[in-house]
This record gives sequence, structure tokens and C-alpha cells, in this order.
Amino acid sequence: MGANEALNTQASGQGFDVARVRSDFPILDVRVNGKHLAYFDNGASAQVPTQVINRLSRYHESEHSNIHRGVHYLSEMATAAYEQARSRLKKFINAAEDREVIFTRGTTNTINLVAQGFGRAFVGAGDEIIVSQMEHHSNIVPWQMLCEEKGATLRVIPMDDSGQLLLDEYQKMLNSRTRLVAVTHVSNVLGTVNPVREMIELAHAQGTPVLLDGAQGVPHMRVDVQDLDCDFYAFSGHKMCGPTGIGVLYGKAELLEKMQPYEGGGSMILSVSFEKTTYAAIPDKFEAGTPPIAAAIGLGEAAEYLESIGMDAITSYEDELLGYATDALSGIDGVRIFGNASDKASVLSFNIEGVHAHDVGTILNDEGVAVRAGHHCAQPLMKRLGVPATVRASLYLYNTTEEVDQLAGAIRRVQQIFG
Ligand code: C6P
Repeated sequence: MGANEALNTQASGQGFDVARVRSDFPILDVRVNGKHLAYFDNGASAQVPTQVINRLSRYHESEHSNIHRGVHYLSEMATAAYEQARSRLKKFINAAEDREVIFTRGTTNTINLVAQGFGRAFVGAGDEIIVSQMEHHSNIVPWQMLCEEKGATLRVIPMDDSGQLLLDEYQKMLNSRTRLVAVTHVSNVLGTVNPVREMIELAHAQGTPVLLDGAQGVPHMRVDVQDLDCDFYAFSGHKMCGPTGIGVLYGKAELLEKMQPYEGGGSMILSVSFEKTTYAAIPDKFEAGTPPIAAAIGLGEAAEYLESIGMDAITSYEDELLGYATDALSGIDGVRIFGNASDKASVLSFNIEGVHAHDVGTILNDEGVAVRAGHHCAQPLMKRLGVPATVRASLYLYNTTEEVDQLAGAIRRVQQIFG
């Protein structure tokens, strides 16, 4: 039995049947340049299973209307489906209450909402906000904008060469001026799973709330926001088998209630006059205008889909696949892997000696392999790594060891071409 077969057999033995999972994703049958598509750009956007596609169709075929407004049948159907999606998401991340789940347009929109809603209410001149060296631009720029506006300071937790945050430095940074800690749960470049529980405890000991950027966390592992005790958790639908244009802000009710609204408009008010407007309770206060109704319903279905497979089963399958891929790529001379934290999710960033990441990405595409090449919206991290760009293979539940072999073969092809 080859290593490949052994892994698949073992994985199936644990109840993970990757062939069955793949049959849920029609797009995986697309051929690229006449070759099998090995889709490793899941960190950017994951693919969508038939269950979600069908749910979106059913909504459009028999339930579509605007929500929270109508007294007619379709409006009631759409409202019920939208609110059911909120409940599904609440269950998925184990929030305490439905109203702690706010639908947004995605992680970026969520973090901007908190930067404005929390920042306008609680951050002032001389205050500090802590982020880390490995943040995506979405968890840097909104805080920078807020700091500029308020005269506050952005502080950055450094990391070591393996891609792990220096917790001693973090602890030293926390002080009575720290208003918020905003860190990524999982790095989109290094795959590092940060020790967020410990980081939250340290921040809370100072009375400081914590936002976790869960864009790369929620799709790959069981997230229990009550167990983590995070104050805010941000994520996107399109990285967890859901549609684009939808995401979630989880926030503790007591904090959300104290925050300023982010956008003003319809649906987020109790009453409006030219003299004074009063705001609706959460979650409506943060959902101004017509939300992406279909996308929210699709996201609820995606959460159900992932749960039907089992988040723990997904994590352990991905762990095995990551181990297999790490071995395969480390065995190729001239390949440098970035990020080897002890706790790592299924992201593999690398460079090939003497070849620019974009050229690697282009040739891999010729071989049917889809990866992302570039700075991955993490320029400060690239600077820390001392490279302008990396190639990133981000694995998901439907990837196989055969596809990893295809990736390794394609890398050898790049080396032949650049000889
Ligand atoms: N990272 C990637 O290829 P949006 O675009 O709003 O759905 O998610 C933004 C975002 C925020 N935080 C992290 C850790 C992320 O990885 C992302 C999106 C994609 O890595 C696109 S740049």
C-alpha cells in the first residue's frame, strides 16, 4: 500500500470519505488545460457544494422577497429563512443568543464595523490598539484609520521565525491604555493557529476586549465563541463553502449594545425625525438597509453542510493532508516553506529558489493546479519574512493526496523550465 492509499484508507477509517465529499462539489470536475483541477486556493475562496447551490435556487424559486417589512406570504417566508440562517450560525459558533450574530458583507466589513462602532464609542487620544505582525490588511488598515482619527497608537505583537507570536512581548504591551486586541485566529499566509485562548485571558485580566479575525479559522476548525470567551469574532461566508458577499460579526450582546451603529438607514431605527433618531436593538442596529438575504440563507446552509460532515473530522483530515503535503514539498530541493508553528492549519506557503512566485503560479496553472501567488494582503508579514511574495497552497476538505502529488509534480516542472 502506498503512502497515498494509506492516508486515504486511514482517513476513511475515521469516517472521512473524501470521494463522497468531492461528489458534493460539481465544480471540482472542471478540467484546466485538459488536466484534473487541483484547487488549492481555498484560503481566498472555497468552493460551494450542491446543497448550498440548491438552497439558493429554492430561495429564489419559491421564497424570495424583502425581509422584516412585508405582511405578505413571501416576505414572511424570506424573513423566516433569513432568521433561521442566523440561528444556524449561532449554533455553528455556539454564540449564547441569536442577536449576537450580525450579518455583514464579509470579514473586512465586519472589522470595519467594529473599528467604527466600537472605536467611535470607546477609543480616544492616547489609547492603544494591539494587532500582530501576521495580520491580513483587513485587520490592520481599519485600526490604523481609527488610530489616525482618534490620535491613538497601533502596537504590533512581533513573531519568531517559525511564525509564532511572542507572547512575552504581547504581555508587556498590554496596559491600562489598551482599548482592544485584534488578532487573527489563523494566519492566511503561515497557517499558524494562534494561542488565542491564552491571549484572551491575558487581555481580559487587563479588562481589554479581544476581536478575533476568524476568516481562516471558522472554515477549518470547531469554533466555540463562548468557550474562547472572545468579545468579537469575524468571518466570511465564501471561505466556508458559502456564497460571496456575506459574513458574520459575532459580538457579546453587552458590548454590541453599547456600540455606535456603523451605517445609518432603513431597518436599523426605532424612530426617525429631523430632530432625533433612535436606534433599533441588536442585531438590527447593525444591519442597515436590505441585507444580502439569499447569501445569508446560503451561509446558513453551508454551516449545516460543514456540521453534517463534522468540524472535528474536517480538522483531522486536513491535518493529515497538511502533513503529507509538508513532507512532499520539503523533499524537493530548492523549495522553502514559510511557517512551521507547532499548531498549524492547512496552509502551505512556499517559494522556489530563483523563481518569482507569480511565475510559479502561472506554470502551476498550466499543470491544472490553482494556488495563490503574491503578498496575500499581508505586506507587513512579507517584510518580516524578507520576501516580496510567496506561493500559497491552502487545502480544504475536498483535496486529496493525489492532488498534492500533482502539486509536487508541477513544482518539479517549474524547476525544469527554470532549470
Ligand atoms: N484572505 C486570502 O487569499 P474578506 O475578503 O473580507 O472575505 O476577508 C478578508 C480577510 C481577513 N482576514 C484574513 C485572515 C483573511 O485571510 C482574509 C481574506 C484572502 O488570504 C483574500 S486576500
